[in-house]
Amino acid sequence: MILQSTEIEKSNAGKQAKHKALFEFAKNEIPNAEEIIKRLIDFQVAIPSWALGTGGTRFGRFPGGGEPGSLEQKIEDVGLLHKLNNSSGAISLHIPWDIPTSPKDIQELAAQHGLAFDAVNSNTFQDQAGQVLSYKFGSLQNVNKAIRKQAIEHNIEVIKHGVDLGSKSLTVWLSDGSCFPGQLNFRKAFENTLESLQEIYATLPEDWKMFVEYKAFEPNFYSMTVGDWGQSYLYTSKLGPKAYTLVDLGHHLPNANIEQIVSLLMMEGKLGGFHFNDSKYGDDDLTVGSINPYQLFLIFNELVQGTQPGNAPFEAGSGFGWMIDASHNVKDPLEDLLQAVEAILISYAQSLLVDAKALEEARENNDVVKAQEILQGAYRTDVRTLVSESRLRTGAAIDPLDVFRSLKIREKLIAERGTNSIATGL
Ligand code: PSV
Ligand code: MN
Repeated sequence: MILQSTEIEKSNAGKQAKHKALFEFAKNEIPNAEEIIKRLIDFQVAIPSWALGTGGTRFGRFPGGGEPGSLEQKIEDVGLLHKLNNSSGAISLHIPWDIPTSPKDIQELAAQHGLAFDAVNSNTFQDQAGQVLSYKFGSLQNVNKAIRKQAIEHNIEVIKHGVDLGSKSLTVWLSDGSCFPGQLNFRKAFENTLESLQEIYATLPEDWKMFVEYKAFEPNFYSMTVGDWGQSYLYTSKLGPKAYTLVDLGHHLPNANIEQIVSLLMMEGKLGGFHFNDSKYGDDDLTVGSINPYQLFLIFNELVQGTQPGNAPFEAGSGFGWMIDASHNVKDPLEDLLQAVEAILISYAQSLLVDAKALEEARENNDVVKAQEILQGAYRTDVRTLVSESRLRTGAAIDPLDVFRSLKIREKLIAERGTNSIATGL
């Protein structure tokens, strides 16, 4: 389904008067409003191809209908999101869930929707139909060299698909680990994994990055071979300058201080990017900002401060990979993604309100109360109008979710694709 600009313009016209009044007010309150709008317009976050259908859990899946049944339809769905918010200008593919049959056609289709290809993701956490050797006991860590080799070759294959599409990075997330004490020799598992990653790294094109994503647990419940940022950092620092640590917000043990992790990885020039989501307990699938928006703001605050001139070595880096990574059972996936992008933009805008100089002064004076006031003052500022204004200026919707609902986009997708079309993914 193709969404016409005129339909967005019509919706914006009806909302213009109220928006204008709110924006005038916000402009008076926020001295750097124009600068923030400029930064918001430039900000793009990639949509994962596997979040366009209903996720589900191991207990069940409750699809809502109209899911994209092919890679082409997935691109159309991301195109729809991008048309609505002008901030979702990239798609991240998971191989082999989304193998392009004709990379040229797929690239052309994506370009028609204004989309680029973000990181490509390998999958050695599932066995595929016809696969010779099983990943039941791990992939890159496996005690069996032939299994490691199969997993290495898969990753190299994924890089090739990425090259064909114009991607510039590979994300490696491993479910490798163990479920019971005694099952695994931790050191051997690490060494095997490092050796396997080195073989993959050696095939990376010159201008590519490798992101090593960590996760505290699941599907392994006793040990994970890339279980936290320390382990990921060990791998990426041993691998070399093209390897970076990827932070998936839901992959920490409860109450971990993610903003501190972000700050230190930036200090070392090893922060590669993000998978945005949120969690209450031990999950990684809730919508970013739905549970802990203050944490999201604090993370953005570290990102903004860490990329200020003078905070080398990060400024030498060529930008982060920003991506959403969530999927669940109970919301319309496209509505959920609109909410996710909105939450990210709001936190980003709020972090741009922080008076870095005043904050540093408060810190130097051990003025804890002042420091908290500065941060919470920014966090409690309503910046939603700035986010809407940034969309309005680029022809996107003042209120994307409202357009999605009032134009009955899901109903139209169901009419086009049927109630039983199921997207590939978990
Ligand atoms: C694993 O939980 C993860 O966060 C990895 O990024 C995977 O690629 C993705 O989710 C989909 O399973
Ligand atoms: Mn992830």
